[in-house]
Amino acid sequence: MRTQVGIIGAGPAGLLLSQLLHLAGIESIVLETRSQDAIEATIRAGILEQGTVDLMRTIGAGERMDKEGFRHEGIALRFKGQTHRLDFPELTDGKSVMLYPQHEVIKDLVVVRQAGGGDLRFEVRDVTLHDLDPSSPKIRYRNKDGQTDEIVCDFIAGCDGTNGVSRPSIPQGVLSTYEKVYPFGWFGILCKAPPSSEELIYSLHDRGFALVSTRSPDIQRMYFQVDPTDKVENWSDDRIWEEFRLRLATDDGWTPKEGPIFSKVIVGMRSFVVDPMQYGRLFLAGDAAHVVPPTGAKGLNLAAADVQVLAKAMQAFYRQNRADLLDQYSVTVLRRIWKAERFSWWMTSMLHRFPGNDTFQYQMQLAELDYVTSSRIGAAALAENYVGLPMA
Ligand code: RFL
Ligand code: PHB
Repeated sequence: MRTQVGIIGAGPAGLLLSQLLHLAGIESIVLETRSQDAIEATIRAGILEQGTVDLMRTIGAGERMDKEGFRHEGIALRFKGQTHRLDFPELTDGKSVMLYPQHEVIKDLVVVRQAGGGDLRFEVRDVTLHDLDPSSPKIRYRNKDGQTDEIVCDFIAGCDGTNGVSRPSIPQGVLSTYEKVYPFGWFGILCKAPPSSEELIYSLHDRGFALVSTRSPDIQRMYFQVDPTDKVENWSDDRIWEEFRLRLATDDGWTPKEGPIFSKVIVGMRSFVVDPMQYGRLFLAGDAAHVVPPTGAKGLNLAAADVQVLAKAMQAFYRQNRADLLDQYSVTVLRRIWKAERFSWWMTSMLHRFPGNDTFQYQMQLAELDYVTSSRIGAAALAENYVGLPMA
C-alpha cells in the first residue's frame, strides 16, 4: 500500500493535517490506536484561539462550532477577594476565543474527513516506523483484525501525542529535549450545573489555584491545584465543593453553582519541547513534540498551528517541487512554540501556590496579578498571548 503522507494519530493534529492535505490535493492515511468512540469521548481542552476558530471554518469544519460554541470576549482574574476582567476585543483589536470542547472538534473533523473519502484507520496495533532517512519511509502495523500491513509514504507525520511511537523512533542523540515538571497537578471535575460565570475565572488564593470553565449550558468544567501525588479517592464531593468555595470566595460573597459531580481526574503539569521536530522524512506535530501546562489553554492550539505550517510546506513540495519550507518547518514552528511555552509557564507561575510557602514569591505573584489587571500594557500582553500570537 502507498500513500503520500502517513499520519500517526487521530487527535487534533493528525485530523487537521489530513483535512488540510486533502484540500490541497494530497493523499494521506491516518492510523489511530484507539477506537473512534474513544477519541470522540476523551475530555480535554476547551478553549480555541481565534486562529484555530478561523482554521476550523476555512477547512469546512466550523458549522457546528459556530452554532454550539461560545465566543468568549474575556477572562476574569481573581485574587485577594476581587475579580478583574480582561476585555480581549478591546485589548487585541477585536480578537476573542471560543469555548468549544476538544472532543467536539474531533467529532467534526472525523465527519468532514470521512465525507471527503478520508482513510482513517482506528484500533490499529504495533505501529512501527522504518527507513525514515531515505526518501521512502514505511509504517508497519496490525489492523483491527490482527493482519499486518505496510504503508510506503513520501512523508510520515508523527501526530501521536506525548506517548506515541514517532518521537522514540528518532535515533538517540538527534533531539535536544527541554523539560520542566511542576510541583502540582490539576484536579478536574465535570458537574451537572449551569455555568457559574459567563467567562472563565482564573483564581489565585492562599490555598492555591482554581479555575471555573464550562462545557455546555448545563455542564461545568472546574479545576483546582492539588499535590500531583494526591488521589481522586481522597476527595469526596463535599470536600471538593468546600475547596472551590474557599478558593473562589470574593469580598462580595460570590459562590460557584454546585451540582452532581460525574467525572474526577488528576492531571500532572509539565512543559516539554524537543528540537528539531524533524528527522529525515518524519515530521513531528502537536503534543508529540511539545507539551504545555494547561493554564494558558495552548495545547490544542499549538497542534493546529504546527500542522498549518506543515501542510503548506508539503503543498510547496508537491506543487512547486520546493523542499525549503519543509527544511525550515522545525525552525519556523519552534519560534511560536517557545513563545507559547513561555506564556503557559508564566501563567502557571503567576497563578499557583508553590510548595514551601515562600511568602516573598507569593507577594511577587500578587504584585504581578495587580500589574496585569491595572496596567493596559500588562493586560494587553496577557490578552495578545491568550487569543493567540500570529501563526508563524
Ligand atoms: P493527542 O490529542 O494526544 O492525539 C494523539 C493521538 O495519537 C494516538 N496515538 C497513536 N496512534 C497510532 N499509533 C500510536 N502508536 C499511537 N500513540 C498514540 C492517540 O490515541 C491520540 O488519539 O495529540 P495532538 O493531536 O497533538 O493534540 C494535542 C491536544 O490534545 C492537547 O495539547 C490538549 O488537549 C491540551 N489541553 C488544552 N489545549 C488547549 O488548546 N486549550 C485548552 O483549554 C486545553 N486544556 C488540555 C487542557 C489538556 C488537558 N489534559 C488532560 C492534559 C486541559 C487538560 C486537563
Ligand atoms: C477547560 O475548559 O478545560 C480549560 C479552559 C482553560 C484552560 C484550561 C482548561 O486554561
